[in-house]
Amino acid sequence: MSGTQNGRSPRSVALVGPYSSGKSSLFEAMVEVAGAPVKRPADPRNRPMTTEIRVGHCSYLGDAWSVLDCPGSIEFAYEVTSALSMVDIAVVVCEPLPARALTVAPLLKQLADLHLPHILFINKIDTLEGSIADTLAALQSHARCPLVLRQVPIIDGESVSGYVDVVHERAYRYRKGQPSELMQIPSNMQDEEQEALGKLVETLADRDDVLLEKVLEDVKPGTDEIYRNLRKDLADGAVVEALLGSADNVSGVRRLWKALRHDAPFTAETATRKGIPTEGPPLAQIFKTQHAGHTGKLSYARIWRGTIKDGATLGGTRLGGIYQFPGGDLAKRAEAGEGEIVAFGRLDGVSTGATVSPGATPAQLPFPAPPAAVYALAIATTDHKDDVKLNGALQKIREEDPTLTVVQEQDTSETVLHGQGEMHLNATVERLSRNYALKVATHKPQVPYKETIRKAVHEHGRLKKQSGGHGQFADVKIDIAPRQRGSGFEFIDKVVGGAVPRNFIPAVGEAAEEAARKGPFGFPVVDISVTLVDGQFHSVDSSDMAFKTATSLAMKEGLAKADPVLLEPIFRVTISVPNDYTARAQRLVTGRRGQILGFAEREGWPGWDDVEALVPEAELHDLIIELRSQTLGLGTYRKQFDHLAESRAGQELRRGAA
Ligand SMILES: Nc1nc2c(ncn2[C@@H]2O[C@H](COP(=O)(O)OP(=O)(O)O)[C@@H](O)[C@H]2O)c(=O)[nH]1
Ligand SMILES: [Mg+2]
Repeated sequence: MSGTQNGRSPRSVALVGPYSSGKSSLFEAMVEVAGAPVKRPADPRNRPMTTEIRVGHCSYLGDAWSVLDCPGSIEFAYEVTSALSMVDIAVVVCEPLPARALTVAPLLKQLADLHLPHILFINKIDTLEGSIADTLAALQSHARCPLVLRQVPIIDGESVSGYVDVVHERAYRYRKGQPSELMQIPSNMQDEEQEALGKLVETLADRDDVLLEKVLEDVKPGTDEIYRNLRKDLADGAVVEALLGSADNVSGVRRLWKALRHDAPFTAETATRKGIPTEGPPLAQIFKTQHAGHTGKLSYARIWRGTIKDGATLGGTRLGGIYQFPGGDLAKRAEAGEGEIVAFGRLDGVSTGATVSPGATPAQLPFPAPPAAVYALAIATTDHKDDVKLNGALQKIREEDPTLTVVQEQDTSETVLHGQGEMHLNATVERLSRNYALKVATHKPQVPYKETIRKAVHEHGRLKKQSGGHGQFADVKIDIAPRQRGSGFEFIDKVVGGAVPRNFIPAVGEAAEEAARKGPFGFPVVDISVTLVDGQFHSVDSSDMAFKTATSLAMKEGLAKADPVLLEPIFRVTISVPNDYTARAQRLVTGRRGQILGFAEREGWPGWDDVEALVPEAELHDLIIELRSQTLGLGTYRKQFDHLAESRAGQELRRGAA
């Protein structure tokens, strides 16, 4: 399929919206209506969750399109953010349920912030109960600009049988899987249709004086005039049009295609919106990386300018294939032209977000940063022989998924995956098994507790062994004392008169520090000083080893007597929720030994609050899971290490150990 069949540059549309609103169903319906084959799930009523962008290519009425089906779950939201930074227009797929409108709010905000033109597709219209005006009003309360209804549903008894096109003032009857059929506007709908048209024109007149004059003089504007204004206002992000349909029944899909065809900006317009110069050498940007079996690494890219040929040098690497995905299958192309979305083959060394140009290193275009992690799981191979392989696999997965981070914890010797939630990390583990044949077990990561002491002690350590030839001898007297929180470990030498010879003193310091790595509770001891005050030696039997052993003995005894206490990491947490849920977020914090510091309006998010709190790390592990389950999946949080606090849990541990 060539990019341009009619001289117009190919465009791209991203299908976004809350989980299960019907994006994947709509993707399949759109691609199919555009006459291209499409892969459907084995059981369409039991669809697998979308976790990655799926790209489809098709052409509708002579215009070439890339359609991007995006995940709906918040845990895969970075895929959405990446897609939105590439496309000309977005379709927000939602359900005709006023109560669900809140779940669309973050997306509407994101689109408005990006100035990305978007259309609302109110899907599942076959399930409409009550009036569409209620859904629109609920959505409007979360939108920054006016939402205008382009279609009014025709309700026949219990079900929606068709729609009236508000601009054309024509009625259509839905026919399952086929184009809708023209019909008379039902007489009882004339008023509703006129009202919708009136609202649409008035909204557009707010930004157009000629139209405004007509409204004031009660002159009916022409269809072309309405369309022209609609396209302009949509492109300016001043209005959002709402269409209706049913992806499952393939109703309203052609109407959606026509709206996209008419209103979606072209590549040059999108480039201008994004501040990308339209003149210059060919330019493309990578927005997704995939390691696909036989093709190797694939780098999905949007071509912002010019034509890129296979074999070109991009990012210092020779391009090894240009692919598109007709019918979900990989098809090779000789070149890719302006506006297209393609996958580049084997661009090793080029990562997601990179801007590339043949034979050159262009200025890098901005690309969204991945969100911070909110959930962590420790993983371990079931067979330790796989450890090296695991590291390699994780490195590749990290390349595909910038929202995943892998940390090798020093204190606990755990490999910890940090990501966006339970589903995200489970999907990662599943990927390790499917793509790399790696079996790993997961567990809750250990909390990196620390310990310290509350009392200064003086301790004596002595090693004296006589075994055959020459023996071992060392004697140390140390003071162990608490230091200020955060000041770390300190070794001080106060030996006078050579009671311990100079050359053995470093060994004493090392052994003291070494012993502090594991205190009475089994965790690293922080914020103490160890002072060597006195000792004895033997001219033959003393050695570094002997002094280390004597010091270790003294440390072990001394720390246990120095009123040790467990230190628990405390994080400063900011929970963001729609303000209907503020009280719940606060209860969540207090139920987790948290201390609320206050709450305030979330900046730039009308109707949302930020709850600030101090929460022990031990309570953060599944916070995101409970937060989401209590807030329609909308709540998020960010965290930052704040301090180490003495923990009562330490007393319990101590009693248990005693
Ligand atoms: N009644 C009805 N169900 C639909 C419609 N479109 C999709 N669905 C169903 O909604 C569920 C979720 O669809 P899916 O396309 O996977 O949603 P996604 O999560 O947004 O991709 C599936 O069971 C679909 O069959 C529709 O127009 N009407
Ligand atoms: Mg989906």
